[in-house]
Amino acid sequence: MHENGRAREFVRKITALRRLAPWAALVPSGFAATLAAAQVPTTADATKIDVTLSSFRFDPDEIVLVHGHRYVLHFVNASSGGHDFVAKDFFSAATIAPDERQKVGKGEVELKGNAQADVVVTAPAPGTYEFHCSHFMHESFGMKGRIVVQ
Ligand SMILES: [Cu+2]
Repeated sequence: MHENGRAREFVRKITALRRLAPWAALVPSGFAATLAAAQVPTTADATKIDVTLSSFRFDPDEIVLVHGHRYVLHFVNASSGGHDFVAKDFFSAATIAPDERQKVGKGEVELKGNAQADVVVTAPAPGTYEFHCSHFMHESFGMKGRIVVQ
């Protein structure tokens, strides 16, 4: 009698689990929809990339990103003179939140001597995007590089 009751309880649990199964199947698609809606970049799940500007180079001069992933581009001007990070094609193609977009201006981040700046971006379509410093002669002195989106 007691064993029978346990068996009945087990069947009830299995039935309840089966009833839950269609629900479980819905979870991944619902979750994916939530992720798609949250495409505006935030710092929460972003990978930090340090980019150091100095006279007259970028370190690194090749930045490798993965399409659709979020990054905090952390720019550090290690020199006392001003530099900028000009990447018009990259910044226009990347997904950038409106308040972050202000930092980019016309596709460039200006950094006074010893200044720092963070820009949160979602990497655009795969490809190679050139960047350089637009200050007089800096590019010809070596201040150029590329972002490779995979
Ligand atoms: Cu420069």
